[in-house]
Amino acid sequence: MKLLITGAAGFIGSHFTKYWLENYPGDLVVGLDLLTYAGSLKNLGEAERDPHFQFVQGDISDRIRMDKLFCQERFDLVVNFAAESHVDRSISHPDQFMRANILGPQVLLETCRKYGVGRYHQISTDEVYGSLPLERPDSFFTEESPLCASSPYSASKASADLMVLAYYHTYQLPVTISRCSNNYGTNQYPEKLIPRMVFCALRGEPLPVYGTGENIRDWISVTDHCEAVARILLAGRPGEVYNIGAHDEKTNLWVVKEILRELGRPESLISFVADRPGHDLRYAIDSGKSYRELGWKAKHRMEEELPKVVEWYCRNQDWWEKKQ
Ligand code: NAD
Ligand code: TDX
Repeated sequence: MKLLITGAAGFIGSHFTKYWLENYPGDLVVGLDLLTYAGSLKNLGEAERDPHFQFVQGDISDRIRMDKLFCQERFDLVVNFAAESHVDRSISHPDQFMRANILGPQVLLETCRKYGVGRYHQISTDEVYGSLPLERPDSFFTEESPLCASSPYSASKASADLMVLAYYHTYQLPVTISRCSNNYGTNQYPEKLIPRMVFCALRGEPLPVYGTGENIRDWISVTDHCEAVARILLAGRPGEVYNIGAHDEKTNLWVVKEILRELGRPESLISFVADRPGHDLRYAIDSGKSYRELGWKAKHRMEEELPKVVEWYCRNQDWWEKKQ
């Protein structure tokens, strides 16, 4: 098979590229990325030199470029990880999110349609469902939960999801969508909670916790996410949405305190700062459908994995200090 993986130089896309090359060594992978501030070929490591891998720099919203690429290669599968991914940036600069996150997927869908690609998979997010109340710990997002995005980022992702499903209903393009919760792992750009907090703690700088720190995120290892996406690509039903989560809810304050404990730094470094506008209170994913239909279940828990991730950022300060 020949795959196109977009956003292949980003955090999750690079993990997925390495995952696919390791687990499906007979396949050919083209990794496409615009190499924005968030993308780096260093994230791909040895995979960049794998004879079954080819890197292409390009913008998914560039119709002419995408047409040329799809005309040259005959892709069986397209997986779209490419996006502007940071909520805070979407609040300060919403415009660029429309191009990458809405127009980009539409260009890819149209190009898949034109060249008869066998499967288009859209990497979406639990943020499209909006926020759950803190006082209802028994409530979870299912695939039937209404789209209720709060930020320009999540609104752009929800828009793309609607477009993906429109291409299924209107043109019968074989599509799937996965909506995953917050990922942790190596090589995450240090604007996101975990690497940002490690970075601040190592420097003895205040750790900026938005609002009260009681907001809850449902964390999943990036490795578990990659495995779930692979299962969907191979066995997911066209036109379907699959939630991906590990049932591992933590308050932001818990995450920050664990990082400080791991690094032997005092909790007095925590600094409560102004809340993120429109800050979603709680995300919690019901991934029962992925389990029932695909037999997928997360294998990792944050309690065991977070120390390893923190250690990786400590050992790889070169990698992330250059990214500030
Ligand atoms: P990231 O910001 O680390 O990587 C995104 C990559 O996309 C970067 O390498 C960037 O250069 C590339 N890119 C951006 N615009 C592009 C364009 N127009 N054309 C081509 N490439 C472009 O993000 P991430 O955390 O790896 O997220 C990957 C995907 O997973 C995104 O779609 C995001 O919405 C989704 N997601 C992320 C999480 C999470 O916790 N990080 C959770 C659920 C879903
Ligand atoms: O400095 C910070 N202080 C803080 O309190 C940062 C960067 C974040 N936070 C809070 C905000 C969130 O409640 O921590 C939580 C996690 O923040 P982010 O790492 O920015 O992630 P989040 O906004 O939850 O979105 C992430 O998960 C869903 C990804 O960035 C998205 O791409 C994905 O769709």
